[in-house]
Order: sequence, then structure tokens, then C-alpha cells
Amino acid sequence: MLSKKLEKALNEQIRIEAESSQVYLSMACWAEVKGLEGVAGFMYGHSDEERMHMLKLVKYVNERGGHAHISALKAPKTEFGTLQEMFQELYDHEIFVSKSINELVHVTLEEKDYATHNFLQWYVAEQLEEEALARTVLDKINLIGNDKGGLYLFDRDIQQLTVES
Ligand code: OFO
Repeated sequence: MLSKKLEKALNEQIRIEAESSQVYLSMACWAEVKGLEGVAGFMYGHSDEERMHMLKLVKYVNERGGHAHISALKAPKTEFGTLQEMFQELYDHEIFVSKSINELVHVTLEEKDYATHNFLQWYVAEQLEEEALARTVLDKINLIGNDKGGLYLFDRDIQQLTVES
């Protein structure tokens, strides 16, 4: 049985994962209308992954005697200025998510809930991969700068870059 404190913290994380899915969906739309099909595909895929992260938490909370709450979500930004700005935001967002997972892990220790601690290790590993991927993509985009040919190749190749989950 989950403690009330942990149930509340897990519900917070459910909201964060759902908002992450919306953030990347909005990025996908921005890229798609700009004609960046590859980037859009990458973002649509990433958005689906975040929804999967959310669902995994929802099921866990309900299975452990808690009640997963589906809450209102903050609307994501719809405009990003440049591709570079958008990928910087993706990177910053993943850092924020990692911090929030770490806080959650901390609560499991306070509550002495080792099953949830164990369950969350998947998220800890996932965040490491997502941060690394976001950094790789951001480095590439910074290298390309305003080079149109580079951007064309980047858009073509980015779909190969995904986090295995
Ligand atoms: Fe990329 O955040 Fe989920 O865990």
C-alpha cells in the first residue's frame, strides 16, 4: 500500500510526464509546419514515449492501492524561434524531469517504500539516456548553425536517434 505522501508525489510525476508528452507534441507540430519532417517524426515519437512513461506510473499507483489522478495540464509553448532554441528547451526539460525523478526517489527512501524505490530505477536509467540523447542532438544542432545543407542532413538522420525503452 502506498503512503499518502508517496501517492501524492507519484501523482505529481504522472502530471509531469503527461505535460512532457504535450511539450514534445507541440514541438512536433512546430517542426512539421516548418517542413522539418524528420525532426517532427522524432518529436512525435518522443511524445509517445512520455505518454508511455505516464501510463506506467498510472498503472503502478492503481496496482499498489493508490488512485492515479488525471489532472489538468499546462499548455505548452507553440512557438520556438529557432531549431536550436527548441532543442535547448528539450534538453532543459529533460534536466527538470530528472530532478523531479530524483526527488521522487528521495521520498521513497523517507517513506521506506523499497518496492517503489525499485520500480523507479527504470526511470532513473531512462533519464540518463534521455539526457545523453538530448545533449547529443543539441551538440549536433549547434555544430550545424545556419548551414542549410547541414540542416537538411540533420533532418534526414535525426529519426534514427531514439531512446530504447
Ligand atoms: Fe523524458 O521524461 Fe519521461 O521520464
